[in-house]
Amino acid sequence: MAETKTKARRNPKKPDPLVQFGISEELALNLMRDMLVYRRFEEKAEEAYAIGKIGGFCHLHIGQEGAAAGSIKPLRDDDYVMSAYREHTQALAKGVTPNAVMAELFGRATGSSGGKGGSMHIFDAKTRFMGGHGIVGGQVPLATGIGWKIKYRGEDSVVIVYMGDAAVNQGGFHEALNMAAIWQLPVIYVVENNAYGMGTAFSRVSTTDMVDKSRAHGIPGHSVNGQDVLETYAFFRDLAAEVRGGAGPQFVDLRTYRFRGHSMSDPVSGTYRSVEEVERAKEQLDPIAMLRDTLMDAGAIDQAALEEMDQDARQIAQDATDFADASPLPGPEALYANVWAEINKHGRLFFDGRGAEGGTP
Ligand SMILES: Cc1ncc(C[n+]2csc(CCOP(=O)(O)OP(=O)(O)O)c2C)c(N)n1
Ligand SMILES: [Mg+2]
Repeated sequence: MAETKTKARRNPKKPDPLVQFGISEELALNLMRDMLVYRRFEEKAEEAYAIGKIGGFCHLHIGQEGAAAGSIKPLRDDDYVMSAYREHTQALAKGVTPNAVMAELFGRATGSSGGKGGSMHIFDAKTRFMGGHGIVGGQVPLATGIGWKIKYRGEDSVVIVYMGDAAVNQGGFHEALNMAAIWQLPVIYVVENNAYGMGTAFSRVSTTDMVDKSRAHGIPGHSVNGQDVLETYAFFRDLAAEVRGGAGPQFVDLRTYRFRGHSMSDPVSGTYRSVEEVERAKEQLDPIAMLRDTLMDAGAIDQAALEEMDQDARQIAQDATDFADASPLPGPEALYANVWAEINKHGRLFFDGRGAEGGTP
């Protein structure tokens, strides 16, 4: 770090966000590297989807990378992350390898869910990335259960559960928050608030502000600019420490914006938002460009170093695609793997745990 002090700041009069948020240059450069990998990875997924290598649904996170990097990178390995279906980059941020995520998107046996989950169901118990959930809001009660387990066993991990803005009008969201509050569970409920649930603006489906949604349950609500990865990192670093120390559940309105359509099968802007709105966001709210400007202002990176970093990110995305493409599809036996069911003597599947001898033909 001594070396950085001798570098000239591009604009010495501007406040330095690295100082403001207590983030080292090295950490900020790592966040840049991470976000570039997420962006290039998703662009590769986009390409692969377009040529039919990826089937089913595919929801890209492009534009929202700051929210993932900033909130997950401060966590410990033994902390849990659970998410909805726009989760590829969150899985990468938690440590699932790009190869395993891409192979899952391709439906290959080497994927994080053995190729049976696909884009919406990335799962990796080793890194404590607990999915990948397609039912809007469905993950919120599940993550609350993990919070209960942590408390019951006297552990000191925390859980972050992400949801979209549409999830807060689901009944399960409120039931889960109520229980988390009663039991003071170590869960951070994070709304990745990109202002739209498919084609519906949040303002059309709520008369209260997002940040107030947890108030009735006595859970503190916070609002954070998810496009600013440094602000997000500093906020979650401090919040995770507080929750680990017993502060109880928290609710975060993590404001962000998606640069692509709802899913790969939807138009980028559609009829619910204008082309100008999307273009303005891409120009003014790109988390990667925002961090680039900060790093350049601080004299921490120059164009050549940035391009080299980007080249490395492109290579990681390309390698993941090549790996996925060369991987085998799951065999027919995979149909019976990881299924909680038994086949009885009549060859019928039973899901009630009665055992192979039980049941009727
Ligand atoms: C219970 C349920 N209802 C409806 C759907 C269909 N659906 C899929 S995504 C979506 C919108 C969700 O928007 P949001 O929560 O804001 O997340 P975002 O896509 O913006 O990340 C809906 C309604 C679903 N998957 N689950
Ligand atoms: Mg949304």
